Amino acid sequence: DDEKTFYKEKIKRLLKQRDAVMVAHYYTDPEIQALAEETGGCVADSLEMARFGSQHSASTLLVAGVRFMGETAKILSPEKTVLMPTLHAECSLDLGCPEKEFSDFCDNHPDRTVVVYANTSAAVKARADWVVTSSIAVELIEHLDSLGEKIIWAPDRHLGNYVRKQTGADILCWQGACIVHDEFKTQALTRMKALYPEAAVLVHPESPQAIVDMADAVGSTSQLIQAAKSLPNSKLIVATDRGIFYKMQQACPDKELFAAPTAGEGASCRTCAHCPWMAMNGLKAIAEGLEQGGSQHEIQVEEALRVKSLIPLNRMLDFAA
Ligand code: CIZ
Ligand code: SF4
Repeated sequence: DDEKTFYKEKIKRLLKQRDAVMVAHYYTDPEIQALAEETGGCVADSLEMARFGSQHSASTLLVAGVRFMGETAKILSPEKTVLMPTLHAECSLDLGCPEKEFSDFCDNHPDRTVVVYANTSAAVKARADWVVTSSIAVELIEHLDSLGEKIIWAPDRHLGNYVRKQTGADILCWQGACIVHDEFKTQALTRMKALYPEAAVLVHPESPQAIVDMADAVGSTSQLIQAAKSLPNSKLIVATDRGIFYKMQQACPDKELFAAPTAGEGASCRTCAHCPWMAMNGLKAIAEGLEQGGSQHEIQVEEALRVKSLIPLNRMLDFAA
């Protein structure tokens, strides 16, 4: 409608004026992903967002995602201005792993290598030996396990348990969870599978183990999009944020996609498989971020902290390269 068109045109104009490019996560709303594509930006998982942003020639990055993604962009590209639609787009994994408590936890287990998920603050990353995303978690832990290392894993307990099961590594897990993936329910999923017996079940490993156990394919967002393409099934039940449907449907236009159920029959869910913080990245907020910048929108990471958190981040990027 008119208002949307107005903001889209405004965003396009501001991107040019500011020499800015949009980097959007798969979990943002479809119109945001479409706009990022249309304007020469990228739609990706957090690893690819970080890479794209640091390699792009634009002097300003507009990060449509959650705060840790903006921070990661700034850590990798200190010379760039990093803007976000709102600095209040949090993540329950980041919030559930405060730096002081986490640092004490690590101090109590000095014999363990510290591996933290990308979904953490710069301060938590700075305390870590490695940063990791779900797309390379199993590979990296396999590598560290083969070197005989014992691991601290933070913050997602489901992903930590999944990686432990896959690799057999000695993993001590921080007990965080993603409020979106934690909502998927096995009983309701069982009923949905019975309704669509020909469907394959795709699951992100931030989901509870009982859900992962029901999966035909388990993986990060980009891996699930790949699986959607390569599996022979014409129907897919997807247990991750429903924002992913935009790119997944592009990848396999002829397949029918169903959101995995997030609550028992009759009960209402808190998030309905959509991250409330990702949902803050609306057109109006993006236009505001680009227009106003400043302390309401610009990501700042203090230099000493940036340099420290860059070390485990670069290790990840080198390992994944
Ligand atoms: O759940 C998230 O926030 C994910 C999957 C982030 C990422 O790595 O892209
Ligand atoms: Fe964090 Fe979950 Fe939202 Fe991803 S979907 S940003 S893990 S709360």
